[in-house]
Amino acid sequence: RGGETRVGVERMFGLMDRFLKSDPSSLQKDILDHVEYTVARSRFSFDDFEAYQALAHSVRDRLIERWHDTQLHFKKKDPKRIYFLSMEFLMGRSLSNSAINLGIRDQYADALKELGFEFEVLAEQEGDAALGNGGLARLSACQMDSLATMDYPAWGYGLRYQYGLFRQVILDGYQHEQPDYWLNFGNPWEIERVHVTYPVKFYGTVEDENFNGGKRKVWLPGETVEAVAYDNPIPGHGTRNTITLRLWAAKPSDQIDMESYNTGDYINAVVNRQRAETISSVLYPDDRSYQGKELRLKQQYFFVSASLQDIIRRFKDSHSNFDDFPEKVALQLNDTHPSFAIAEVMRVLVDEEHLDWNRAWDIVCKIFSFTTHTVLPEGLEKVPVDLLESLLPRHLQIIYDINFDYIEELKKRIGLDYDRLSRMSIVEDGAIKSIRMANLAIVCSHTVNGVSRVHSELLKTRVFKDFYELWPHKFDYKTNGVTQRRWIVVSNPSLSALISKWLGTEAWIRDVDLLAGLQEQAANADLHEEWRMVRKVNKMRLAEYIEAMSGVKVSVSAMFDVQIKRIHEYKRQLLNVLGIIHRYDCIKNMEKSDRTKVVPRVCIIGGKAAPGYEIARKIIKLCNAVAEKINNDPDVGDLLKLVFIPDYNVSVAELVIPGADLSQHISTAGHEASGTGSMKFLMNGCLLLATEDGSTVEIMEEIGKDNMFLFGAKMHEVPALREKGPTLKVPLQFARVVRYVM
Ligand code: GPQ
Repeated sequence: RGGETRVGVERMFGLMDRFLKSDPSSLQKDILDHVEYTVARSRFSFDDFEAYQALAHSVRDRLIERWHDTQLHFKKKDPKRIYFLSMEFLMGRSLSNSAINLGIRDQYADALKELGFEFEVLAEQEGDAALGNGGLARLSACQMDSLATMDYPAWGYGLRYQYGLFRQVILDGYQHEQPDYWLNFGNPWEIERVHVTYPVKFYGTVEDENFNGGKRKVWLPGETVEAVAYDNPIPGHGTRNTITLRLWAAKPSDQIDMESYNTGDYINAVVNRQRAETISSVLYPDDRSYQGKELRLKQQYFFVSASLQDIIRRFKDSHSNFDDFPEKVALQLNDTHPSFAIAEVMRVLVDEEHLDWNRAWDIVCKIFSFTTHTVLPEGLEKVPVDLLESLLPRHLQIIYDINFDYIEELKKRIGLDYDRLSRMSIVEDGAIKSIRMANLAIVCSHTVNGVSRVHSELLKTRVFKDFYELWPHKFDYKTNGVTQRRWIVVSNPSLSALISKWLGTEAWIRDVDLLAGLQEQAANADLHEEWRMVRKVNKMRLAEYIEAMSGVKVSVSAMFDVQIKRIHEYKRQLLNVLGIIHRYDCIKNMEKSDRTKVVPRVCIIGGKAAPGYEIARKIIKLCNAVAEKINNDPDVGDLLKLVFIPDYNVSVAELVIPGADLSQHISTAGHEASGTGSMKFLMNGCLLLATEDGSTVEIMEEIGKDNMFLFGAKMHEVPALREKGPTLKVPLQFARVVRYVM
């Protein structure tokens, strides 16, 4: 470097206070500066939302400091990096979580108080980032928090949808969907990286080209779309490690499509280019139903291609060839949604980096691992070959080539068992020829992860039996977890304080196993009393919310019985409602004197139905119809209430879970791959009513059968029951309602 530059650097360091300060008056100054210069409001006149924006920017500044240091640190160390590829992340709100993980939430609260604001009130101003559907997407968010906290050099990659999961509005008992344009008021938690962009290509043809005396394939794409990076810093707790969730947005490419310009229709050419943005515009609201839509495929390839260009660019920054690629790069596929990554890595290595096919294949087999989240074979993604051929012609060839080599190898291993060969093939022949994405992922991954022990057993014995017999070493599981930072510290601060007080340490916030230390105090009456008080206050908060949202007044001395999750037949919200009908019927038919023995109960149900899932929509209507009947019966009064909480999302969960006494996880055994809601309730001291399914089986072993309410058929009993058909009798007065709604 020349002398001039060095002087410049020294001058810069001289001007820079190494880190932003976090004493009350520095924080106050920061917030007010952001009110004036970022939000552009007078520091003497701003409302709660503007105060939230300024506060968020002040926290963001501190995040950015750590984030820069983290990137620098890992760039220097060049460790093996974990790349977590997921179509969905359900992050919810960021303010409290970030301030807590940075360790400065209380300082902010004090600083704000003097300015006349309350931290919690401002936190309520933030909307949810709902870039996902349900459990799978929230798991991704919890994982990012844990990776950051545990000091991993990890990156999350996904899509920056302009419209997140729809907002649910209930009108006349029916679900209506409203678009969630969550970026309307800006998003302080992301950093737009206008210089981190990559071209992503679609369509076109594949031609043969002469190369080194032989032939090679060249893809001549027909459309180019630009991917722009938006970085979301994810801070760990009790560490400076702050990792990146990089989400891609689609923008029209600068590369001019000469054809459209030649037509002379300038306006149309510009309008057509603008269409590129639709790729990242909206999240598909279906939880596990695959419709073979072109836009969905475009989304999948778009985020995979941009992410891989980014990952390979980072690798090449410090490596001159691909020898060390498997030692430096681990790619985790979150379900099959990102599995085009496999064909894309092959394409880049062979077509662009000119590695020979076998060497590229060897690398691919070492870098991918695959997590599957489903139990049902019909839930597995299939991509119609016709669609793929037009959208990604070169990738289709590569998948065919992978399949050819693999089937040849397979024949050597298992012989000419054509049934089995056709079941195991990546390509499915039939009326609609298609690519089985799960088979592609299994063949090319070194590890196939289940999400609970039972799930893993089902994968080995049913869903992927053929593959397990061939490659038993590939099959593994990691039972899902949830982060206690979000689900206790952020959502239940009073319980968090109580736990720290009784454990005499806050170390459990980083190491959840330490919660077991509370067992020593299990019989302590003072602890019980304090815990009850915490629950009571949380129930009061929830009761206020229920009244505001549904107009129903509920008694906080009643038992709050909660089932919140996506609406699915297998999750059996219908069974819950039928149970409530039965309870109502029993109360009505009881002698008045016996009613004193009934434990008053508020049943709370919440969740969204995929817009095209008719039965799920009707379950919502049924729930509201039954609620209408019960809640307006003065004869039953506080003995029984039913509330459907609209627009269930991460923030609603944070409010409901700490106030629940009993929670329901009653999927038909053998259907819930894991389930994570139960863990959130459990860590808040809520009782579980559950079937032996997914992770419940392990929870049962951990806490003991006596500490939960288990019921229902076991997995092995389900097939016979199905055979027998329904035996349930619905009370007459409700039979009409059920029939009418369903
Ligand atoms: N899960 Cl296949 C989803 O939320 N969406 C999906 O499309 C699929 C699975 C859930 C699954 O139902 C739960 O049992 C798991 O706990 C969760 O993924 C995370 O693994």
